[in-house]
Formats: sequence, structure tokens, C-alpha cells
Amino acid sequence: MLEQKEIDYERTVLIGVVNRDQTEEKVKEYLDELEFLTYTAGGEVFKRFTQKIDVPNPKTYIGSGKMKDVEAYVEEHKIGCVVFDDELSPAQQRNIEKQLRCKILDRTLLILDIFSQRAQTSYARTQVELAQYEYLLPRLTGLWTHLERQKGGIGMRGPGETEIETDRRIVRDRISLLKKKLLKIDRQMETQRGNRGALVRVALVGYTNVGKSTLMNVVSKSEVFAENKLFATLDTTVRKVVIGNLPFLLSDTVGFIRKLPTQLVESFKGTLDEVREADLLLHVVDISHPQFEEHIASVNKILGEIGSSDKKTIMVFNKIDQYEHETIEEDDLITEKTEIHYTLNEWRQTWMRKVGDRALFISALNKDNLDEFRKRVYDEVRDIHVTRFPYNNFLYPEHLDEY
Ligand SMILES: Nc1nc2c(ncn2[C@@H]2O[C@H](COP(=O)(O)OP(=O)(O)OP(=O)(O)O)[C@@H](O)[C@H]2O)c(=O)[nH]1
Ligand SMILES: [Mg+2]
Repeated sequence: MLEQKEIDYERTVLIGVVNRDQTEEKVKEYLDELEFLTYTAGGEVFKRFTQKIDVPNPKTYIGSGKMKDVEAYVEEHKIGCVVFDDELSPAQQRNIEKQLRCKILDRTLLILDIFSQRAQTSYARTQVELAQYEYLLPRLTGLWTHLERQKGGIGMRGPGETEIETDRRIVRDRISLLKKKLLKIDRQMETQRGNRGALVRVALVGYTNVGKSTLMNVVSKSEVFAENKLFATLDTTVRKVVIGNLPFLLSDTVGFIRKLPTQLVESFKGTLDEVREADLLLHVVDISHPQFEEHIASVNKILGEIGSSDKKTIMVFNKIDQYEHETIEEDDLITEKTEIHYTLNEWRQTWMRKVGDRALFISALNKDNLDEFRKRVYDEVRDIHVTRFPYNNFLYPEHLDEY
């Protein structure tokens, strides 16, 4: 009989701060996301600590009193890992680690660790490794050196484990080597993309876990890995899709997240080229997520960073099957109607006002409204094709009823 192997989740504590820009409610939402990230990396959250401070303590990020509370908790509950919701300076990381005597991770390191765990192809692995070395370089002195060398676990995957002792020069050499390797792969991929001919290119983009791969699978009948964890997809998959008689290329790529580490955006340049070179973006949104509007803003910010803000975009609001809104009782005269009370129809109207008919509401899982989705994509792709090849649009009859 096969032995049921249980995953040993690492005992973890989260820390966030409440300040002028981050209200208590916001910090709770951010820590919810950090908890999901921790779970994806293989950790179980035992407790969250938050503190009200406007300026983080330069030595320990949170104040010394709060640090004592955390220290006591870590010791009593045998916590192996403490995760901070922001990027820590190298000095902060060292000081905190000295006091708490366990692994200290910040948000960036946690995300890098998940990427490292998830990277499947040599291309993705090279990109993640580059980002990890870039993160490591300013932190080389004394990172976890007094901890016994644990095998594996959160934050220990990748180069941190074996090469901490080596000096900066070696790390710099490694970085330039990885960059060269990436450049070579990028060139090969560029040639591949060039060979694809004149087909219109459509890219799925969006926050992580919104359903991009699920939608890709439904539309293209492919089998891209989809899972309810963050960053299920790291590599780009491209499929030829035909709607009606119109063929085009659809790509599914890495999801975005709030505060995506800059090292990652930079080293994933090659993967993100697919987005940069697309003719049309399908911005997928998980409308059932309470912070979906903030997710849209984060995605738009990253699209700006990679120079893709001005692309033609269709907003695809996914997971409508899971959408819930709060209701106000009829005799309740105090509660003001806000966005949390919107029905799907009200969201539809709001977005129609913003982007016209470039907003769609679907469920990729239940295949709801997919006909409408196909028709919209068909229309946009046809428009692009006709503009590009004005004398070659014989492919597309005017009245096409079936998609
Ligand atoms: N309820 C519901 N769940 C969905 C829907 N579409 C996708 N999901 C689920 O959402 C989770 C994430 O789906 P993915 O397709 O992996 O999402 P993704 O955007 O590709 O995620 P990353 O690759 O991690 O960025 C999976 O558990 C899916 O089954 C939907 O329409 N409704
Ligand atoms: Mg995916």
C-alpha cells in the first residue's frame, strides 16, 4: 500500500504595520494575501502581529516592545519562520534574525521562493535564479550564517543555500553569466516568434490566481496547469486558437501581484515579451475577490512598467459564479450603499461606462457567457487583422453567426 505522505507545513508568523497609508482594514487584506503566499510556499500561519507605526524602525522594522512579544511567541510555539509584509533592509533582516533566532523572510524573498519552487523549464529557472542573485547581492554579509544549514523549507530554495559564503565577486560573475544565458534564449525565442507568421497575437494577463490558465484551457482545449495556489504558471504557453474561421495566437503567462519584486519584473523580461508584443490584451479579473479593483490597479501598474499600457484591452471579469455582494435590509436607514453592495449588473453598468463593450463577465469554470466572450474576441481580432491586411480579408464573411 502506498504511504500517504503528509506535507510538513512550516510553522510561520506574519508581521505587518498599520500606518498613514495602510489602514487596519488594508493591513488585514494584505496579510490575507501574505498568508496565501505563505501557504503556497509551504507554510502554516500560526499568528499575525500588527503594529501601528508611521515610520518603520530602522533597526528592527517594528518597535522593540512588539519585537519582545514576537520573540516570546516564536519561542513558546516553536515557530521556524517569520514573514514581514514589506521589503526589509539587509541590516533589519540581520538584527531581527539575531533576536528571534529563526528564519526571517520579507515579502520579496517569499515571492522569489515560490517562483523558485514553481519554475519548470530551464528558461524559467534561469530567470528566477537571476532575480534571486540580484536580491542576494546586497545582503551577502551574514545572511542566516549562524543558523544551522537546514535542508529545504521556505526561503532556502535556490542559491541562498550553498553560496552564501562566497564573495560578491562570484555572485556578480554568476549574474552576468545568467544574463548572457538569458540573452541567448531570448534571441532564440525572438526567432521562434518571428517564425509564427502574421497571425494576430492575443495575450491573457492579470493578477495571479484569477483563472487565466483555466480560460486558456477552455478556449484552446489545451492543458495548461491550473491550480488554486499563487503563481501556478511561470512559463508562457502559446496556442493557436480558431474562432469561427479566424485563427489567432493566444498566450497564457505568469500572473502579477501587488509589489511584484522589481528583480522579478526585470529578469522575466523575456517571458513578458509575449505581452509586450501582443496586439490585444485580455485582462482577466477575479470579480469574486474582495480586492479585485486593487488587483486591476496593480496589473495596470506592471503593464506600465513593461511599456504595455496603451494596448487594446478587453476586461474579462471571471468567476461570476462565485461573486457575492452584501445586501442592505430595506428598513436599514444608516448603511450607505457602496461597492460591496453592487450586484453583478451594477458592476456591468459601471464598467460599460468606463470601457464600453470592452468589458465581459464570464465564468471560465462553468463556461458561462463564453459565447459572448468568443464573439467579442473574434470581433477585435478581425478588426486588427483587417487593419493590418486591408486587401486580404477575404477570409471573413460579413455575416457570421456561428462561432
Ligand atoms: N469559481 C470559479 N473558479 C475558477 C474560475 N476560473 C478559474 N477558477 C479557479 O481559480 C483557480 C486559479 O485558476 P488558474 O487558471 O490557475 O489561474 P491563473 O490566473 O492561471 O493563476 P496563475 O497561473 O497562478 O497566475 C483554480 O482553482 C481554478 O479552478 C471560475 O470561473 N469560477
Ligand atoms: Mg496560470
